[in-house]
Amino acid sequence: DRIQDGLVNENVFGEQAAKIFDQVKQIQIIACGTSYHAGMIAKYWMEGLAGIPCHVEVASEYRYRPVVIQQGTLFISISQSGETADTLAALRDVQDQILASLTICNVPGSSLVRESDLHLMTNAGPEIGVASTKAFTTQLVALLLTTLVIGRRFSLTQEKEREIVNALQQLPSLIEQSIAMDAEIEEMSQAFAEKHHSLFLGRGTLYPVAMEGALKLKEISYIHAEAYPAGELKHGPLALVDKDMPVVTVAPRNDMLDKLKANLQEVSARGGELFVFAGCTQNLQSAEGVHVLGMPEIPEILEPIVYTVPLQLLSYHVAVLKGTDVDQPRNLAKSVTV
Ligand code: F1P
Repeated sequence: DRIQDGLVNENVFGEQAAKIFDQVKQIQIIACGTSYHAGMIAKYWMEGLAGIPCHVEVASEYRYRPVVIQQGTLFISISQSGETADTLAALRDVQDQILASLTICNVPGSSLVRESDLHLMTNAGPEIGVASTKAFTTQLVALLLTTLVIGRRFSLTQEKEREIVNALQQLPSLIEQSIAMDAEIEEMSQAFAEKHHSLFLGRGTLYPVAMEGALKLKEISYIHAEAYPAGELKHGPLALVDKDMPVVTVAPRNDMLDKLKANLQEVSARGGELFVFAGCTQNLQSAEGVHVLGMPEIPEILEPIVYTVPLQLLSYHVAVLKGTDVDQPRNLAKSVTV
């Protein structure tokens, strides 16, 4: 049921794209590393905001397993470089079975862009460092716009759409406010520089943000960092928490903080240090072993984008303290082409 022979090669806002989107029944997202975390967040948006069935998987697994592709599948690949070998191979493997392909990418003319029917460029400018940072936040904006465009054909209401567009207009100033937390985060980084392990917790769209925070710390400061959905702490990883294992939590809203309080007691009881990025700080004060970092009030839809910034700053400052090369970390290539 491919739309037409050959590639459409059009931006998501074009006429051909509209015809394709009219036929979408579900979405399959494929990506690696940081881009995969963006895909995980997009799944929450596609299903939660617009009722579009959406699957997401790392390309490095997807390409090596037998997959069932249902009729009407829009295949979305996300990649900063557009050259990641696993992502490209995954797309090539399914080309003949999908409705159409869309790539969200930062590099015009890259292989993934050339080989996809549709594209949405992130326009993040050149990523000077090897580890993806601004590519990630711009991928999220691109995925949110994609959710809006396709979501109109599903259950996304006009009211919700307006709310999202209004929220997006606040994004530049919210990002600036989170960057302004730099000095506070630099101080926080001292608690990590001498440590060998750390834990990141989050719920909902903030779980992939926790994963991204952990990945950045691993990539540029070489500290073992694991991310868990907040509710999973009691299902095993709590056994690891002690004074040598700082725990970072992203919990923007009150309902999250209420659930977090149990975690907090568990961590404190084990002598662990907890750092909480929270939006409703009146309900949670810093205390012995608990450091609350107050975030600006943020529309819920933007939480994963804005909360990513302080976690990126954290890994940056830890790396600087440790003296590692922030821009050229060891064992990491800008595009993994093998
Ligand atoms: C995927 C990725 C990046 C990571 C590093 C290696 O790249 O895993 O997330 O930071 O650059 O590759 P891409 O497909 O998004 O270019």
